[in-house]
Amino acid sequence: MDFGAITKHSVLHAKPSGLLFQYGTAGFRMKAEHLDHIMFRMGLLAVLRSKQTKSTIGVMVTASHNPEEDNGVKLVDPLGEMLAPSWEEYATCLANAEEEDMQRVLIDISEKEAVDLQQDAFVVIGRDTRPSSEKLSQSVIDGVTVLGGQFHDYGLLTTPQLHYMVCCRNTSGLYGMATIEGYYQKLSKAFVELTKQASRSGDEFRSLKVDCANGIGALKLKEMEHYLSQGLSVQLFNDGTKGKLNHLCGADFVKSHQKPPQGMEIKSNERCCSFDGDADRIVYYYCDADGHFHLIDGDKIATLISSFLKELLVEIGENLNVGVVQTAYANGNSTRYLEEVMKVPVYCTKTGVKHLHHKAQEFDIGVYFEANGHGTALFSKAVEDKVKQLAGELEDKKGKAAKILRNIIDLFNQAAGDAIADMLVIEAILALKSLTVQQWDALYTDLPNRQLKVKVADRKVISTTDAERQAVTPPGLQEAINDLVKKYRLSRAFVRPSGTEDVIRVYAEADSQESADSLAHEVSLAVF
Ligand code: 16G
Ligand code: ZN
Repeated sequence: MDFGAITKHSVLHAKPSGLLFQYGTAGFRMKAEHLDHIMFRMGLLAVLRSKQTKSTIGVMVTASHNPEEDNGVKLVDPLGEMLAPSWEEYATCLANAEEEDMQRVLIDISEKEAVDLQQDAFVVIGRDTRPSSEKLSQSVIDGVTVLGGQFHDYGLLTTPQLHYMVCCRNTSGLYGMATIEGYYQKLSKAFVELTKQASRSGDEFRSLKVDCANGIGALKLKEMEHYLSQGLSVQLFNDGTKGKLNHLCGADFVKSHQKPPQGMEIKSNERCCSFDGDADRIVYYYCDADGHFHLIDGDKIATLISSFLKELLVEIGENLNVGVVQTAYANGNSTRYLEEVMKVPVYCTKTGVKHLHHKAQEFDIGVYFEANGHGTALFSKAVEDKVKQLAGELEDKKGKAAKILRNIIDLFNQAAGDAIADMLVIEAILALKSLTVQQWDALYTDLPNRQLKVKVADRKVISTTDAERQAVTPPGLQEAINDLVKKYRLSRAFVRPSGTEDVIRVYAEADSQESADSLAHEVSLAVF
């Protein structure tokens, strides 16, 4: 390592004093003006990780659904997954190191991880549409080059597109071509083949209104539109030409306020969806004839997808192990429906995509979604190979089902939850099953629920177990929650410290909205 060069560049990316940084559930995320030194240092770290894994590593500059003034950065590991936890700690350490300690920290990491410093390094970079993103990604590049790493800057990408690129580059093109055209071609080919099989017709089936949160999703969907031919006609709203990123729109706004985004006109029963700011989350919704808003969240998306996959397997005559992975936020009725009606095993993990992703890898087919709309489906290598073989061999109904499954596998982005890919999967399933958005919504009825956040002096006083469903500390809190829950019907509640904000989150559900509201309120009082 050329420490002289590192120091020379590092002073150009000085660390603001008095701030503590942590690589959290979604990487580093904060006001953009505090992030320059972190970007530079993540460039350095990406080079070390690339040398150690002998693979291409990704760096994504985005703050997802946060306000436009914020920004953030995440590293992407070789197969397109989130950075390994031990490296998250190195990231935190490096971000907080004083100038004079940088050298020691870099050497420490290299020694602990037996990084061969002579090894070549390659880093790919993507960024969202925030005004601060371009300059910050230049700081990443500065960090990469000063350590002698090579790089490719993809420029504007959705987060899942960058995950896809990393995965393609490390699997010798087997997953797809590591270009934006490669991404569009892979997805659109699968989508067009699927929708060719669909019997339903008519404009109302083909048209979909998409709220793009004034973010990168709009740009990328516009680029992709002509690849989709007649299969789908999307009408984009909040496409970034007027409004502010994530302001009163996008998947996070729609899910947390349970109302339509601004800037979108919705006629009754029209099928609509919202992406978040970096297009890795999606929720659907519609307004009924009485003007009532109906949200179709990640839980219902997981239900639609897993029931469709199960039906295909029955048609094909294959008995594979399908599992659904959720978090504590999953609506109780979704879990009940999956387990009792669909007879699918359901597992619960801690919040944060990496936990769900990891669990979903245990199954032949693992479908994972957070209620907030972040998720995808994973297929084991053996399943992929088997389905390809069956699609070539089987005929008639079985053959048709195997071909559909093969295309559905291609349509999912298995590297990361992807709003564009998930949207196409959902649209294909609805078309193939001739389902309206109302019929989909009617699979089960969500239990009324409420989420609150509570500001406390130190959120770390709360620790949890059982996938965040039980509080361990402070003593007595879980007992208090249990007593409150007993007062209501069909009720459930939990508290957990947020991984992205300095708050405690409270979730409650019960048989009526009044009960859910009051349970959430009572639990939030018990937190103090
Ligand atoms: C991050 C996570 C998201 C999770 C959220 C919870 C990723 C890519 N994103 O945004 O999955 O739902 O954090 O935030 O893992 P919280 O800890 O503040 O509730
Ligand atoms: Zn996001």
